[in-house]
Amino acid sequence: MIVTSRTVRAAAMSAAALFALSACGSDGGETAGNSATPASTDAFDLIQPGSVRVASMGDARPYTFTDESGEFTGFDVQFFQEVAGCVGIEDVVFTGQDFSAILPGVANGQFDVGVAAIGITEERKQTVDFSEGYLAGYLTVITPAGAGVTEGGDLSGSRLGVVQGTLQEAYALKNFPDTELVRFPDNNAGISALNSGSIDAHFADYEAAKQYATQYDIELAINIPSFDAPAGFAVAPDNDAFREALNVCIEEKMEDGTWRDLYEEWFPGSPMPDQYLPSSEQTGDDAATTTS
Ligand code: SNW
Repeated sequence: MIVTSRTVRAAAMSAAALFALSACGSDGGETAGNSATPASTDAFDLIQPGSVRVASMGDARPYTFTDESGEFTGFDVQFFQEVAGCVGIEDVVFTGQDFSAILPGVANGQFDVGVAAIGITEERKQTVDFSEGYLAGYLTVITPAGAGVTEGGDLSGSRLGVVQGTLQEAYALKNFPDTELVRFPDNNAGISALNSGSIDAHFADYEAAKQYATQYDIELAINIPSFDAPAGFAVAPDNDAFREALNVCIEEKMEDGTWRDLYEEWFPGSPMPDQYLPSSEQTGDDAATTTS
């Protein structure tokens, strides 16, 4: 058997999480008549038991966005829905926020969880807890096509858009010292500014950049690996039973191929990362971390 870091972590889950999940996959019949909430979710400290309130983003396509009918969808949204269903919660309520409002909203108890390609960092762990990571990729500098930007130094003296509170903002502050940062509440505002010429470049997540490139005459000029900060679900501190139950189900939804199917659906053509695939499909050679 191939022992992945995921299987080791899953094996180390606390008894509380395993207890909470003991009804996972059953029809909950044992608890019928006792309460409207399956016993398996009683250990979770949720704002409204049986339901999960999610802070997300309405415009971070293809990670999280609202479709024409106003429904939240995208890779992160659908993966979270799968994981929530596995832990025994079918009622998942998404609310669109500015990125910078998501972690404060989770930390102060307005939301149970934050789902928006949120990279796990030590700094963010000061205010929220995180599930295990479920997505690792690149931070991408977007320029008008033909701008000739190929490395950070080419941005000297330029105006670079970032979404406030993102890893892109932190990276640019540290690594692009001669670049003027222009902060936006969301990527759509940044891309509008890029298209109107009021900024020279915009800095977003790779898959979002790829998406904008299908609509506008822009270029993915620089891709910076962000594999040290894989996205996780942000959970309020001290909700360990819930967080650990999410972890068990993240593992389950990777092992059964759900994660792989969603990745192929939402990120077509992108290199398939090895680490989140079913163990039987892992090669030990991570395409995503070796492709630049
Ligand atoms: O760190 C990456 C991760 O490797 C993956 O590519 C998904 O995006 C990231 O989590 C970075 N995302 C940004 C952040 O966490 C912006 C998120 C957003 O705009 N919704 O700050």
